[in-house]
Amino acid sequence: NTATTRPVALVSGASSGFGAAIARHLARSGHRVVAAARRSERLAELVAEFPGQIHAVPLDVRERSAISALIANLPDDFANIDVLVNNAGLALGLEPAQRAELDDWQQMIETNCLGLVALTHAVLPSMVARNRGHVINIGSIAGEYPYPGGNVYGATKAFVEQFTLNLKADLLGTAVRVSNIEPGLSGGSEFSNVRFKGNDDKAAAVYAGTAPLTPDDIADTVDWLISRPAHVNINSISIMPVCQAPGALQVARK
Ligand code: NDP
Ligand code: 8X3
Repeated sequence: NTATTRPVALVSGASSGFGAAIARHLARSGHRVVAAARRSERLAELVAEFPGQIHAVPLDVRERSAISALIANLPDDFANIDVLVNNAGLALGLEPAQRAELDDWQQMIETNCLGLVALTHAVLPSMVARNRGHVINIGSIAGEYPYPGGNVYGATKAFVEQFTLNLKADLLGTAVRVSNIEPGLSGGSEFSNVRFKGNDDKAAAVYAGTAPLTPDDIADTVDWLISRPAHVNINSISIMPVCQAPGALQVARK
């Protein structure tokens, strides 16, 4: 029966922005979705939209024991994860390194690197045992191109890029796929509100006069990656809006 053979996806950071759009797209295309994030009231809205198809789990990806508990306590219908979307992440601050907060750096590393690694570590063995699965990491163009104030945020996304490629190396000989999506300037999420710690005017200014990517653009990309034929692995995909380009090298003059 189709109900029991539906593929299962786990989306971290499903409470807003990209993650919420990805969860919705995956639910619409027939997946059962485990939606994880810290704000459970937001996840409840997703569950109400797709009753029975979305299983919400409050999760801080920085808590290793919570990740083990999440995996151990999944209802039977959601237990075998076929698609892991490692989307939970954040940027904090845009100050030069010499003025940045060490606590911000720590939170970005713990969330964007350690959280992503811990979820992957929890899910991979079952994918390999079933010889089935796709790990999709949400990196960033900030992991490819440096920019002033990108310091640790960009470094966490460079970590995601290399971790993705090294997973690919380890998964050789299995059917499990792994991809890194690297979005550029994207609106419609709370990314800049979080980066600027609730300063909504500063956040809005980031997108003024632009036509940025949207969460649906990123969710479309996830749909496309997982719908490639089984022998095709997209290693990485870099996406910018038409209004964005990589920056020029800079020179300090006297
Ligand atoms: P949002 O701030 O809208 O979404 C971030 C999500 O991550 C939220 O659902 C948040 O949920 C979750 N999250 C943050 N910290 C934790 C944590 N410790 N444990 C669990 N969940 C957490 O931003 P976006 O949708 O834009 O960002 C999604 C991903 O895309 C991030 O990895 C970001 O770096 C990346 N990205 C964003 C770009 C952009 O310009 N918007 C461009 C390129 C990449 P909650 O607070 O409820 O826990
Ligand atoms: C988000 C894109 O350029 O704001 O990862 O860092 S950027």
